[in-house]
Amino acid sequence: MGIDKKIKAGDVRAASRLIRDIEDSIPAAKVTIKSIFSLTGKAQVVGITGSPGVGKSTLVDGLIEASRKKEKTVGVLAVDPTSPFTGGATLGDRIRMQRHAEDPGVFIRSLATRGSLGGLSKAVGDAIHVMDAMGKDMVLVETVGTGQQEVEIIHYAHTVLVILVPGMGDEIQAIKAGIMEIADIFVINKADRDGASKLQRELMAMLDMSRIAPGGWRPPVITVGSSFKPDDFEKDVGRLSATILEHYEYLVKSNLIGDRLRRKTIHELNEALRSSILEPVLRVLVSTGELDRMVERLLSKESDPCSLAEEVAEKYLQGCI
Ligand SMILES: Nc1nc2c(ncn2[C@@H]2O[C@H](COP(=O)(O)OP(=O)(O)OP(=O)(O)O)[C@@H](O)[C@H]2O)c(=O)[nH]1
Ligand SMILES: [Mg+2]
Repeated sequence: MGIDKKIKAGDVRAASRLIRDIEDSIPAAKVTIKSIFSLTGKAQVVGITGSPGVGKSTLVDGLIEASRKKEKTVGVLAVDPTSPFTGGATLGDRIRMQRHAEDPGVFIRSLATRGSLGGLSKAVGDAIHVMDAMGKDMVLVETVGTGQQEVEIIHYAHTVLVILVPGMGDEIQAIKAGIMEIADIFVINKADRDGASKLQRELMAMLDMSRIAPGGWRPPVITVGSSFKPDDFEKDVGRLSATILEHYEYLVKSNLIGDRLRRKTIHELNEALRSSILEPVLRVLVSTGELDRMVERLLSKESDPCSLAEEVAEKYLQGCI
């Protein structure tokens, strides 16, 4: 059986291997990725983002449970934006959903970047495609909200959850710095802590100020109590799970799902163009030392970035400019 057929049949070993090859930028993975593209587009993709330690994995674990109760199959991608300088620590010890590892309806993988030129973004998109092609009803993507990464998730997810906890102080700052725009649902986690209602009030005030088109989606604020009180936690996560579904239904009913799909498709095409056109050129520039020479020319003000880019385009992309 070809690997694409295996993926379609939900073969865990084939899918795991493919995701590892995607992570390592193995050229053969590209062939499989191409062949499974037509199988994608069915899963609901949910991004879960927030600062380190806010309880994302614990929530994902709860959401898996809620989905399995509804007989839905789930893929989970935990994205670890490991800096190439710290050397790719594994997420294993931080993944809190291993109790689902034996369930054939659940497929959990982590994805780390090793600083490849292709970047994490394309790998995330491809790994989501793998889980989608496997036939998972829902794909949950956990990303740590540090800098660029959480904004990236919006390109891939139908629904983005931004997780906040009371008492971090910097949360509202983070919201102001751009997270606000990407959230479809806010979650105040560990809501039994001091400051939860203050955080909720601040969030609500901010939502009141933001422009929401008539009939548009106002991001709900869901509070989730401590995971150490399992009964309450389960009930809260059940509410969250229902809200995620509601958001998807809203996207379908309002036809916004088409806009999201278009945005995602454009982003994917951009990433593919980058990897097929820019990267090969960059590789040559690096290996021939041309890039270094260009940097020197810029430092000595002998040239400027625009002119150098035009020189490169003329040399390597003949006929295009
Ligand atoms: N007090 C309290 N602790 C919690 C709760 N939920 C999670 N934790 C703890 O917070 C820590 C981090 O939880 P995770 O779910 O791993 O958080 P995360 O956001 O996935 O963390 P990273 O992936 O490292 O960014 C763990 O020690 C959890 O046991 C909660 O509701 N209350
Ligand atoms: Mg985690």
